[in-house]
Amino acid sequence: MPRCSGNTNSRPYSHNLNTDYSHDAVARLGYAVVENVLNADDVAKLIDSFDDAPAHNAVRRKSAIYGVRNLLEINVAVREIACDERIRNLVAPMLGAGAFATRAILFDKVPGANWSLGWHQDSVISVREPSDVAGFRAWSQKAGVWQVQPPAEVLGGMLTVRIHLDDCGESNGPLRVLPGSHRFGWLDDEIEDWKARVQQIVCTVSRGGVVLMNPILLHASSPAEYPAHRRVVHIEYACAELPGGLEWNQRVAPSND
Ligand SMILES: O=C(O)CCC(=O)C(=O)O
Repeated sequence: MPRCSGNTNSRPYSHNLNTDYSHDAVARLGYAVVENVLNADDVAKLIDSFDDAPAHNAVRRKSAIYGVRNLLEINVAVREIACDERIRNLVAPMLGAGAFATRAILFDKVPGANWSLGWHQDSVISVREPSDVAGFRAWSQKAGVWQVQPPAEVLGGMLTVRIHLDDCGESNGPLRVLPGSHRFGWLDDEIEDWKARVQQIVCTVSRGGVVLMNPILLHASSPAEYPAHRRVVHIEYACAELPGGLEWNQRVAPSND
């Protein structure tokens, strides 16, 4: 489960987006917005790949699909885009050329599934098999895949790439982030202080654009005011081995795909 706090923030929003995806900028701020990464054909191909989403337990439906887990396992187009040079060129400054994709999820907001999430850090990774390794806790299985909360340094050493398949303006539930909050490990009681002190950034981004995010950056997501589609392919990349014989559930990269 994400580590969550309430949805309010006493500081006003800012649209002063960081667009610098260099190592220094993303290491300092924990995110970057990069427009025009994929073209219309790439986006259409990804959207088509979801139209025939299988009746699989990785698909969560309300009135329409709003979340599909385990995309690296079930969706060839997502596997391909995870290896695409344009995406890997965004990952390389942070994680190096040896980075691999470990998990991918589709998020959508539509009428009837217009969800929100309070301030939280992403807190789990997917691994092949459970094992009693110090610092790894809260084991669970989701859609047949083992999930575990690792030490904060493991997720803090990863990078999430969020590929936008629809224009995401202020009114359709954009991601909001608290820059710099990823540098302090797991945050619980401190979340209120971060909300009070730091101006939240609204990550508006156009179709084909990408948000890079450190998984333990504090982030939140509001319901869309006018829900239409807000499809985001969320891909998590890592570059390090896990301790104690634990193995990443997936490691998708051009050389081993
Ligand atoms: O897609 C969003 O707006 C938020 C998703 C999220 O918070 C998460 O991946 O933990």
